[in-house]
Amino acid sequence: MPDLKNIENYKYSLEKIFPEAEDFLPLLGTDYVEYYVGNAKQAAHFYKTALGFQSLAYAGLETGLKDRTSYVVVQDKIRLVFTTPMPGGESKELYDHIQKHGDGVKVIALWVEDARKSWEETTKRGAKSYFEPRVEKDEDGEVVRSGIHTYGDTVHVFVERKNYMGTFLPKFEKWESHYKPTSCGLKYIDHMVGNVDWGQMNVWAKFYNEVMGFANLITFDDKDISTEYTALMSKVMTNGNGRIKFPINEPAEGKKKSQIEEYIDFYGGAGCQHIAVATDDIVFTVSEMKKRGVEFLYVPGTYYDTVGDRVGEIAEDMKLLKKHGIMVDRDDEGYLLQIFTKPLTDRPTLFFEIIQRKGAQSFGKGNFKALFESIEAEQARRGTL
Ligand code: TYF
Ligand code: FE
Repeated sequence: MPDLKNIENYKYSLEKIFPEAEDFLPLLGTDYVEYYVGNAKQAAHFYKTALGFQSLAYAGLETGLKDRTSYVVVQDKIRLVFTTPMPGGESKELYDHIQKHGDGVKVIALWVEDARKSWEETTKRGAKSYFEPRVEKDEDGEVVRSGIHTYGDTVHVFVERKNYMGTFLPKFEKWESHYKPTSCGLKYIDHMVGNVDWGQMNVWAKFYNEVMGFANLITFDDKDISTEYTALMSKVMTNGNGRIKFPINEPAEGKKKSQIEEYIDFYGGAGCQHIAVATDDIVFTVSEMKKRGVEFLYVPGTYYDTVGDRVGEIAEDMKLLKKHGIMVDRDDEGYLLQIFTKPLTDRPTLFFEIIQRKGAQSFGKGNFKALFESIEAEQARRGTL
């Protein structure tokens, strides 16, 4: 597997890192992300109110589902499903998941042409099955889904919907709501990051390489990512067309407790740490989300004393970026703007990143120090540093 240590010296090119061989797992994009939560109705309402999502679909007692309730929200290409257990049926898995992890991401669903082949190719290469290919039908057509396990209790579900015209999935009805907050400009999922336990980063990088045919795009070692206190290592894994990017983080030994270790302690093991969503107007997105009550990490004003020297000319007004705490980084293909929310859950686990790419295909390495220092300031407030 190619290991590309220095993004600075590396021209981003998927052709360079992928062998000629046919992609055995072609992925069309992220289909949906499903959270298991303690209260799906309220979680969906929060994502509508605070992040600009719209009601899309619902499944529950009224649609014949006895043991769980799901609300689906949408913003441009992003679909989020919030699922909560109802007494009885097969809901024990959900109760156990929530007891162990709190609210968190259970399913990262991937949109595929062929869900049967996706399951066969990955299980043949060593993936543990979550469920075998199954056909789900209603009057709008049919969907084929299958699933495999990944890190922790997280799973990937392959979704084939070429013969489906319905709102979301069979057994879901359209969720009609008179409450329609305006969009915050969130467009699509840029990447989703997994935190894994000590010594496990290479195990999961190998899994994405061998089982799913991904390549290692960038590696950050503990020297790249080390402030005075915290430390971590990260490998960014990408699929053949670059639409799916999964960085995998592992804690590293530092002077104090790694933010990744804090996550693992509170989540009860490996899991999804952040969802990075793309916008094409980050100042608009962040000001809308702030108005609606979303809290972002604080970057010290001194960050902006030197950022200009580091990134050079940019189209945005630096004063506005400073006002909102939006960070900037440059690589040899362009630049990117990014900002991170505080955790969106009670436990210090899941957060969102808002990212606007202006050519750059990297991950903001130049911001790691400032970012990790502000994460450490939050850890210190929680007494977990
Ligand atoms: O996805 C990334 O690599 C960046 C940086 O705990 C990052 O968003 C890496 C680790 C982390 C938080 C952000
Ligand atoms: Fe990120």
